[in-house]
Amino acid sequence: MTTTAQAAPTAERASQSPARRRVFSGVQPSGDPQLGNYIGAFKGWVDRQDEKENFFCIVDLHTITVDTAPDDLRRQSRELAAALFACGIDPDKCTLFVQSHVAAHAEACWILNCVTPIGWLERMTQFKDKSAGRESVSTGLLDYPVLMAGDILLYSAHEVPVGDDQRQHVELARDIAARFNRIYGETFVVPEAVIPDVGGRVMGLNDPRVKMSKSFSHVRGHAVRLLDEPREIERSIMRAVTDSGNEIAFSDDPDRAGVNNLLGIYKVITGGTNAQVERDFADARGYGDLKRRVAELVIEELTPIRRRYYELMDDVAELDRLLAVGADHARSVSDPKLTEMKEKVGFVLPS
Ligand code: AQP
Repeated sequence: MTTTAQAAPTAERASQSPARRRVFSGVQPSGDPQLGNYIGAFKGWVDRQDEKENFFCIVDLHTITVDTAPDDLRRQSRELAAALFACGIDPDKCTLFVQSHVAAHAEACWILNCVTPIGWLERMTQFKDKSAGRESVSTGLLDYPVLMAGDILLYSAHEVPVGDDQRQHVELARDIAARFNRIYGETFVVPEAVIPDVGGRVMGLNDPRVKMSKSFSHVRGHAVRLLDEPREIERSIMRAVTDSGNEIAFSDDPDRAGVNNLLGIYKVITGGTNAQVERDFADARGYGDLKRRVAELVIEELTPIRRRYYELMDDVAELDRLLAVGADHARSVSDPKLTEMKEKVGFVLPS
């Protein structure tokens, strides 16, 4: 298994070809990873890991912006690392690390806070959604996108592969980079969001008007979780909300969002075109057939991931070692960038 291979030493990996485009992306250890995370993010990370220089981060500093029990956070961080390696993230090709292991992220956030107008943050839809109906909201939740900007800019990432829900945050990271460059001189690469054409927004199976989310994965029928047993996956997909029609075709019609969602999942996993996908269902007898075939495909895709996950969780010491190697390499890239930021803003650097 690739994950048990020795990761290349830090210095050797740091000297890899500078011509390769840098990629940075993150995921919160905020619950059970779900099919939307896999389709919108992890699958693309794995599929393209040979082409780019990749930094993937388990963003635990982001997770504490909303109430999170300490024991849950600790457990979920390791589980997420195991899930990512199980999906195929190869530690010889990618740097996978935990955000709180690299102090530069919190420091960069503070400096970037001081060039970010507060109005930019108040406009963020994720902030509005996550703060809606709460009596008290942490400053961290408002500041979430600045921390994310720091994550990306510290690694001079050209590309940020994310699901559609993170598009606005990457736009903000671009604005912050451009503003810092304007005030203090050229410092940051201005990154671009890379969002899949299909699968960038996998919708809830119980309500195709809302995004599938880890936070709702405990709600029955909302999500397929990456580690669900086949019977559970089948049950969730067979119960997916569709419409009263019977045509199995891609559509922009909001009333047909449920069918569109299932076809999108099928399309990303098979890698087919819209026409190929629709042809595959030409002989289907109604939505029952569609759901059954999508469920079979998802089960086939996730079963080896679930098996690898449990093997990895059997050796937590090895998992922690891989994360320590990842953090060492991450520091070797982010620390010099942080020093450059400090110099630019006028801090006296320690001798
Ligand atoms: N439903 C989705 N469809 C496509 N992509 C998705 N992503 C999340 N949900 C979907 C993408 O997964 C990556 C990691 O997400 P995250 O953990 O950083 O936070 P998130 O976007 O807020 O994901 P969740 O599952 O909805 O988490 P909670 O419930 O904790 O907020 C990102 O690239 C994201 O776009």
